[in-house]
Amino acid sequence: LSHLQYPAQLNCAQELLSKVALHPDKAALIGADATLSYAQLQAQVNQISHVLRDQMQLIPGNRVLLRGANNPMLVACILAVWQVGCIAVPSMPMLRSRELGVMLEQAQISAALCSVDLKDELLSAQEQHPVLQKIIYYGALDQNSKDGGLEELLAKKSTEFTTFATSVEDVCLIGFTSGTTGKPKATVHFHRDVMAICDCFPVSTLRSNADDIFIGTPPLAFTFGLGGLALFPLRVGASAVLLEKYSPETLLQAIQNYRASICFTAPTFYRHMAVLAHQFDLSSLRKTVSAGEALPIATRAAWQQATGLRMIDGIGATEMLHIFISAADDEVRPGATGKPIPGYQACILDDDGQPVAAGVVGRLAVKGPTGCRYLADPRQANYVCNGWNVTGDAYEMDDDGYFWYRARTDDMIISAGYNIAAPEVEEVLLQHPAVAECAVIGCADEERGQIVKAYIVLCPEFKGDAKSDANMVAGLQSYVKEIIAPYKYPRAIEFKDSLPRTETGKLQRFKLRS
Ligand code: 3UK
Repeated sequence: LSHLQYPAQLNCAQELLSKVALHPDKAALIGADATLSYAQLQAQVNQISHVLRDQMQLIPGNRVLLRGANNPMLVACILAVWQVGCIAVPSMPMLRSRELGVMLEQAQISAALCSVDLKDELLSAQEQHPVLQKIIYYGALDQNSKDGGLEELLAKKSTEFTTFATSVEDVCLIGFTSGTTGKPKATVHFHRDVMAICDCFPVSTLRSNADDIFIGTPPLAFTFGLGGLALFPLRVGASAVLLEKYSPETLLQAIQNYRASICFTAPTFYRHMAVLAHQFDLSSLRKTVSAGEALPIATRAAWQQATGLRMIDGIGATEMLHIFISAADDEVRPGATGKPIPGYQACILDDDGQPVAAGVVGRLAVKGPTGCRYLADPRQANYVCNGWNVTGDAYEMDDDGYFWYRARTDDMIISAGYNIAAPEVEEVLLQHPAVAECAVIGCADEERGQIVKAYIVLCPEFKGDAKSDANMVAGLQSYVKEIIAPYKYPRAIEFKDSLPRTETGKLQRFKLRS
């Protein structure tokens, strides 16, 4: 696609700030404490760039850790890191020093820009890992601190800065995978990859423009959030609302207050928001995007009933940087993720890497302007085979070229010789009025190899005692048997108050397995 051809010399920060000239006074980033206009954002990014060069003595190629909740300062810091030719390594706010230490070593991070409220864990990581040499903190610093807060330093800097002329294939971002299985992987991305994600999904599927107001929950340290809440809005000169803390209720409130038009969050969030939606004026919403894990049909239906909006489901991955299969509006087929977005190709492969026919479940493989490059990691060979990125998902393609999610490859349950996709059973359980959330796993069983086990969070009005629970188990089991093949029903059911999830909203089935 010709719009995905970029000049050999390009710095993505400069490209993303190029809308300043069009509307300097328009709000670019709206945070709880501060709103930055496009001109203010440009000035702040330039000032931070001077700090990176003068105080931190960084040179192009250095890796810089970024730590903070979603807010305008974090975005400005990321853009500044790019502008000086360094590599941004965003980190999830909740990470502990141990996990930070792994990142510091793996990505050889020498500097950090860190929100002061996340200082402690980073300091103890630094004690163990002296590879991290310089830290500058931002956010409400106490006046007597001798750390020299970022705000104080940048106030003395010029608001002009000459962007470092990076090549379009220079590395600008190392994204750590949120991972549902534990071991983090570091994915490497170029300046052109950042441009490509801004010029694919938002153009083909979101059709976003300067009048849009973006909002949502994914952390900026998760490429779903970085794209949806910072890069995509800046690319088209729109505004982004960045929320540091949120719940389904406060997100709805914020959509109403800011008259947001595009929302990014995970399926479970939409499920909770659907219940409360009638209390808010959501008439400004135009597009709602769900990603991170499979979107259950029941959740799509509940959201559509509550808001009249057809959800945009999209599968993305940290390795691919953002969404590569999706559908919007009339193209939506409930239950299917969609079709490869223009620029990407997808196919289904068998275990030997050969393409399978339509209607056969296999491994999802994709190719496009972005792709997986793990940093010094032998697992690269598992993800990229013959130029195809194999995402670890079991999918099926239909005759019309729609892709249907079945399971994570490792969430296929084999019980008495039957292949059962855990999400299919979850999907059915979620249609039952008593079920708020659920997770299905395979449990070792002498007779059947594995049995299907469901962990269920009941809706408050259905929570009961041991006797009513036993009735509920029987009721749920026969409910599943009526809707899908009876051999798929959960032979074991356990009620829980909550389910283990990653900070990005993904169910951690592996935690339930152990
Ligand atoms: C799963 C989905 C079914 C799938 C991500 C949008 O989730 C993102 O990246 P991660 O690296 O995880 C990738 C894996 O998550 N998944 C994501 N979306 C869907 N499964 N339907 C979906 N719609 O297993 C995939 O392999 O955390 C999502 C944009 C950027 C991202 N990084």
